[in-house]
Amino acid sequence: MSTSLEIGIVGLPNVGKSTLYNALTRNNALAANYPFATIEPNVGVVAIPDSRLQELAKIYETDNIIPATIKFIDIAGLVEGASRGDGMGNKFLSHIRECSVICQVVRAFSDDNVLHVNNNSDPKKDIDIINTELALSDLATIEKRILTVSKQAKTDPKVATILIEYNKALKHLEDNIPLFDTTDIDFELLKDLNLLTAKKIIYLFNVDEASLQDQPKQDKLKALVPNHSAVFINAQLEHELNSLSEDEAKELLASYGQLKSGLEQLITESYKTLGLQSYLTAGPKEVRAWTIEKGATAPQAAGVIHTDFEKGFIAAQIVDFKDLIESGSITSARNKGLVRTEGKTYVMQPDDVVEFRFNN
Ligand SMILES: Nc1nc2c(ncn2[C@@H]2O[C@H](COP(=O)(O)OP(=O)(O)OP(=O)(O)O)[C@@H](O)[C@H]2O)c(=O)[nH]1
Ligand SMILES: [Mg+2]
Repeated sequence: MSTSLEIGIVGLPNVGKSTLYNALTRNNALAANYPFATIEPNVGVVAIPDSRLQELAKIYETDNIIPATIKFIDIAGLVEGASRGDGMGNKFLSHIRECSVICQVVRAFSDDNVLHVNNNSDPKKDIDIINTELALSDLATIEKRILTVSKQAKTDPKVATILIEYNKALKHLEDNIPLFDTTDIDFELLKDLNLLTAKKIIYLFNVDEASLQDQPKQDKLKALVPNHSAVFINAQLEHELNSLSEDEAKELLASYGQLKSGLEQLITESYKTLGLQSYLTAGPKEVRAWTIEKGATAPQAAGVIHTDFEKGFIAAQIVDFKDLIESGSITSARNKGLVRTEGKTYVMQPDDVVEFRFNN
């Protein structure tokens, strides 16, 4: 079960994608006030903030904290007609085909000094342009595939079933409808095509600092993308946080009514949309967070560490994170009867601290 979390950042040119990328990854990629500042993709891996790890590290007296990670890929801006080669074209979209989530950055800040490629900022129109380009890119992929399998579908009923699904998707894409806005597609059958609009989408509205607390404005923007996740972030402010200490950053965010940083909000939304959760392992050598799918069983969770752990799974020793911290040590938690032994069918819970027993 693959659970690596990769997020591809898309949007019009000059909307703040690289500013956001730099803020999230604490990198220094070129972010500049002209369209197509980004040509080559920027790729950065970020630790997922998880304060539980620090608490566990104290109990186990280790400095070795290994958080779960998330990868961000920042690519060139898309313009209307990119599929026909306008702007930078759309070939760079191949860099985000493997991503699990697409984060579409939408300009919702006003700043006369920052040029908008279509002269005036119109979030609804901007979203439509990007979604159309994503759909056109998928259309080209699926047309190619239909050509290759059509003949085979005549003799192979399995392929024929898949072809029906392809044609359904084709129809939507021809109508300019991204697949994430449709409800009748069996995405499992399209999986190997890595279609961009078959992925989960999160809309990230890059709003003014003042709009971070403007609920009516946010409600209006959210209404543009019903049924999808939306986050409201000020990319420039997020970027400024990087030069501050943790406490100062918290204070600055709080002054704008924000309890969580943009990174934390984006991670929370990604976990939610993808149906992910994490679990923890802890010992004197290291404390570590692992990402799994919600509903994963104990052997499946073990498989994320190593496939042999899944195959040879015997049992899992599990203690709830809060119980462990309150007990002060695993020995004390065990003495209180708070450490359970769970078997193959156990469904992992969000705060599980686990030790697996397995045959090798
Ligand atoms: N006022 C304001 N300006 C911003 C904000 N985010 C980004 N900008 C400015 O917008 C300009 C473009 O930012 P980039 O991050 O390079 O935009 P991009 O989307 O990566 O652009 P391309 O790589 O050209 O597609 C820069 O001058 C940024 O400083 C914001 O939240 N508010
Ligand atoms: Mg850029």
